[in-house]
Amino acid sequence: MSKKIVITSLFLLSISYCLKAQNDVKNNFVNILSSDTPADIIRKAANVTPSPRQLRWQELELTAFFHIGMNTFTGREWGDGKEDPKLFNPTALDARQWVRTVKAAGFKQVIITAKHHDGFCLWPSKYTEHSVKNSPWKNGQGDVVKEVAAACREYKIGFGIYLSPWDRNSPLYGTDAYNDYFVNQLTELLTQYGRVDEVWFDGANGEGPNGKKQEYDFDRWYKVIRKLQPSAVIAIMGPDVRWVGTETGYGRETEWSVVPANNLDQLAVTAKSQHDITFKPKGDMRGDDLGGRDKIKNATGLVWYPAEADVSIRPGWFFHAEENDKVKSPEKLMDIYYNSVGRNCVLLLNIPPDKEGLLNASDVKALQGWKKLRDETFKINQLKDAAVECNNGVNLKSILDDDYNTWFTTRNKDTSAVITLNLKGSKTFDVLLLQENISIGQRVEKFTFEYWDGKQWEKAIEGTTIGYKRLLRFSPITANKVRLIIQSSRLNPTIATMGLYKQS
Ligand code: FUL
Repeated sequence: MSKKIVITSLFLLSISYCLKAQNDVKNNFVNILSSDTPADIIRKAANVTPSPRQLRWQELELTAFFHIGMNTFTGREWGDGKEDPKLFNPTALDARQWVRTVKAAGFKQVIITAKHHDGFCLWPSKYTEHSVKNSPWKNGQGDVVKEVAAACREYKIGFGIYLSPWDRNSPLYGTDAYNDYFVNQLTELLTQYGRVDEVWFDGANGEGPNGKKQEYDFDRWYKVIRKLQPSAVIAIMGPDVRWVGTETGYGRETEWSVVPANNLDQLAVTAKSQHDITFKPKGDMRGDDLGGRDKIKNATGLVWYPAEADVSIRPGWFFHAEENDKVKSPEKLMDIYYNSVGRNCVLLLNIPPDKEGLLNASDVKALQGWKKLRDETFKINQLKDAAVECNNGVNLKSILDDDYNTWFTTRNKDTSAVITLNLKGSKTFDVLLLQENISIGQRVEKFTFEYWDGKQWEKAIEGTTIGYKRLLRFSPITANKVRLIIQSSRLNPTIATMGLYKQS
């Protein structure tokens, strides 16, 4: 064989290998071709998976927001940017107390409002005078962002920043120069405080001090974040995490993490993966179902874009003493938990520090009470040691091994299954927990959970999507045999975890 032929065949071999590898690659974005049949589209949707940063974020389940700033001292929710920096004086500020408290309550990451709409910076930015450096707090030597980042490192939890694009103080707002100003601030935040895990961009876009509105240069901002903090998710006005659509903390019954890319203003249609590309959301984020068969059938692309449910523990986002008796109760927080984390969302709960710079006793008490309720409810899985049966299933025991990374699935191409569990004696329960292994994709579309009443099977509850976590409550049931019927799934279903609990 001549040298030329050898080189050509090696070249062809490597091309076919690359093509195969590309087809097999798991992506958080897929194009839909005009030649794709409805069945092709469903199969493609079933194979879209989270990027590593999205998977890490989803597994957090609980993240905490800390809204503190000028509004804490003026009693407002939205400052107008004319506030005097001298008003900012949280004399006993202790970020370690904030982080310690939320960590004890089960939170895995926090987000600090580095700059809210009033433009006041909680760090001594060198690009504006409107910051902590001109406040009496620590004689202008303080840096709230630094203290929060250090506390997160000390207590080993994630750290994120909220940087409001809308700035009612900056004279540059409404001009091209504002995008440079914003990039400079972003760069300070992403280079001076160690690792950043989440960057949260609010959608609000009002007028600046000169009455002008700003064209935000999102694409440029995203590039800066990807370059400086590649493992950070960009949330809300960003490509990695979607706003659930309300500020109540209640997600939807049917929550698909894979949604049509048509709703996204992006350059991605030709890109293979969202790892390196970016887009900002547009269109409907509030419908009852954003990713069902009806929604994806005309999609031009599909993207992994999971939901975050944000809500404040108080009526307002900032601390107001007159709301101390309106802090959400442990029971209300529990209901929010079932309807956010239990509906395939990450919950972002805001606990605003008070004027002294501490989490207020009423909020701390509510968090502790809520944690106690969760601990008591989820202490004993009534399925423990149950015998698992399923005609067409593999890895049956992995649904009970407390390991998210092992999972049950079906043989062949079966998209339905009946998993029967014979319990260790008669048990009483009123909460069902299910988890799909989302690193394989989100697939289950319809399921029913039944119990044996001694004579026949009775329905306890039914549902549509599962996703990373699904929690469903029902009236207490006592039984020694139960079954999960997966009626419909986009491809072989995966069940990583199944649990039955009794609410305390
Ligand atoms: C909203 C803001 O306008 C609120 O003040 C708050 O920061 C919330 C989390 O997002 O859009």
